[in-house]
Parts: sequence; structure tokens; C-alpha cells
Amino acid sequence: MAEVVNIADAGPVPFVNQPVTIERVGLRMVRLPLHEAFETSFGSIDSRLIFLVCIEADGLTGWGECVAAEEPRYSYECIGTASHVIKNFLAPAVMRTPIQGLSDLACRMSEFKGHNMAKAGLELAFMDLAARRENKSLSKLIGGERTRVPVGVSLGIQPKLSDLLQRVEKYLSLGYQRIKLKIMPGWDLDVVSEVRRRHTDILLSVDANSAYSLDDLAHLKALDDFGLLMIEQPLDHDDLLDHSKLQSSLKTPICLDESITSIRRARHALELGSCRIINIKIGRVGGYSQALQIHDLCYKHHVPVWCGGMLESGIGRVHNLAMASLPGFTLPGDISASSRYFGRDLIVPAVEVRSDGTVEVPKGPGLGFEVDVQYIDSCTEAFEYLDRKN
Ligand code: OSB
Ligand code: MG
Repeated sequence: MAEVVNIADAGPVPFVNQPVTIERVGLRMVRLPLHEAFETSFGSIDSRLIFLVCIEADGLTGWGECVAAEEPRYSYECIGTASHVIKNFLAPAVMRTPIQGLSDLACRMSEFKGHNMAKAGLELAFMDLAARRENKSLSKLIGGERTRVPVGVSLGIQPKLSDLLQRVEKYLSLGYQRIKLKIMPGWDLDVVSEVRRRHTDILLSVDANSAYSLDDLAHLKALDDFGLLMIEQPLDHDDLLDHSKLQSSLKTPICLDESITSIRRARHALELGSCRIINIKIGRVGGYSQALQIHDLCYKHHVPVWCGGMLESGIGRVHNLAMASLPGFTLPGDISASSRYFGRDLIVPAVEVRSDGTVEVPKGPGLGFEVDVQYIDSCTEAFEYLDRKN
């Protein structure tokens, strides 16, 4: 990218007409079993501990989800660090005085370094609350334009190739518009080759979750033969330079996930030529404030983006839907139906994928779905409320 990007044009994003005095922050851990184990290059899980964050103000409750996992494998954050940081630093900082808007919320939290997923948990809850107060959908509040978003599915590493092939068939028949295969050394070229042989013209991508290094250049170059939409995060989680070297020797676009943790990192990646596509995860980048700026930057420079997923419950999933309704989200997102992962979701109705491979963006206020508090209560393993000090 030749042009120098000025992120200052993003401008402030208030999103509230009246300051919000946050009275209480609630933290809950809810365990949801997965239909089947989900395996990536960094490990396998068979249930998801969902960390819900809610914010109470003006008699309303806003719901967010902190996407940190139980173990720090995808990133350094985990549920333990995120709840510690919210409890001891972020929640007190955001409850101290009324919040003027999203930028103000983000600014209060930015005095503490890192811990993006913890920050995002609060930003999500705040934005649901802000949208409910304005009686608008989240999508409308952030400037979303799409009424339906195209979606794909992310398929974990399987015990056998036949198990994977069967799942590819299943999700294609359900309408999903793109198949993403998790890969790692030993589960890559042969697998991709066979899926491509059987499905010559589907949108197909792979996600390595950092399983390779530049020493694997020749091996990664072989992926160029399969007409992939993208290769997601082949190299280290915090790398931009080696990705830039790799991208210049590949035909297939690299998409960065783990490496893009802020608007600044997104700008650096584009300037360095480290990728041609960006996966935006609201949680990974610290919330809406950064995610919206990354979207705007990419949109301005015609870099396609799509919405990633972190095996969220319906609450995080619907925030993703709102995000994916922005005009720059031109590629199918990892936003599956609730039933792809869970027997019963925390929202009513569950998220569904239409037979044309799209999900409808809700129009009701806030999340636009009912939060099933009774069901949440019944699967809560721990909860805690933090009150504002007068
Ligand atoms: O790398 O995109 C990823 C799940 C957990 C952690 C990281 C990733 C994923 C997925 C699943 O690929 C996406 C989803 O369907 O939620
Ligand atoms: Mg990924």
C-alpha cells in the first residue's frame, strides 16, 4: 500500500445523546457444552466457558461477552486474567464518573495496557445499553447497512479425513457460503487437496492459527495450487514482518487474525504488505472503538474484511452480526447458527442461517434478541456484581 494512512480521520464516535452513569457491572461464567470437540493447531476443547459482562444504568441492562478462553493459547488473555483486570482496573475506571460515549469509555480503559478481550467485554455491554437507550438496533447505531450478512463455517481438525469430508458436505448443504479448514503440519496439503477435488468451485479458505514459520515457505507455497480465498494467520501471532515476506511470495491472499490487535497494527500490516485481507474480531482488538476504525481504514483502502468468531454464545454472536452489517464486510464471516456449536443458546430465538447462507441482522433495540436470563442463571458457574462507589 503506497499511500500513508491517517487514522485521525476516524474522528470521535459518541453514540450516546446523554451521558451514561454506570451503576453496576456484572460478571458471569456460564458453561455451555459443545456438540462436538473443536480442534485447532493449538488444542481441542469440548465445552465453552462463556464469560458474560453486563452493565446496568438508567434501569437498563446491556449485555456483552468477553471472548477470552480458559487457557491462553489463542492469545495471552484467558478468563482468569480478563476477570481480574475488569474487576480491579477497568470496571472501577468506567464507573467513576458518567461516560460521554464510546470514545470516552475506550479512553478510560486505554490507561491500562493490553487486555483487549477484557476491554471489549465492557465495550460490548456498553454499546448494547447505548443502543437500547436510543431505541435503535446495534447495527443501526454503528452505521450498519446490510440487512443480511453472508456467512461461512470454520471446521476444526478431525480424527479422520472422512469425518471432515462429511462435515464439509453437511455445511454446504445447509447453505454456508464459505468453508474454512483449520490446518497444521500433518493436516494440510492432502486434506485441502481432497476437499478441493470434491468441491471445485466453492469458496475455500484455511486457518493455521500460527502453526508455521518462514522455514515452511516451500510447503506453504504449495497451497497456491488450490485456488484458496485466503490463508489465515500462517505465522506467529504477533508477527507482521515475516508475513510480509511470505505474502510477497504467495499468490493466495494472506488474511491476518491474531496479528491484528489494534488500528495501529492494522495500518502497519497494510503498509508492510503483510496481508491482503483482515479478519476483524471485536474481542481481539479491544472492542467496537478499534474494530470500527479498522473497518473504516480497510474500507477506504479497498481491503476486504470479514467478521471472525471465537465460539461465542448468542450474545457475542449477535454483536458480531451487527459489526458484519457494515459495508466493508464483503466476505462471509465466521458467524454460524447457534446450533452449529450449542444445543441451546443464551438468547431467544437462536441465531439461524438461511438456506442462502446468510443470517438476518436483527432490527429490534440493542442486540435485538431476548437474553434468556433464566437459562443463563441455570448454567451460571460463578457470578459477581461490582457496584459504583458514590
Ligand atoms: O482462529 O478464527 C480462529 C475459534 C476459536 C479461536 C480462534 C478461532 C476460532 C474459529 C471459530 O475459527 C470461529 C467460530 O465459528 O466462532
Ligand atoms: Mg483465525
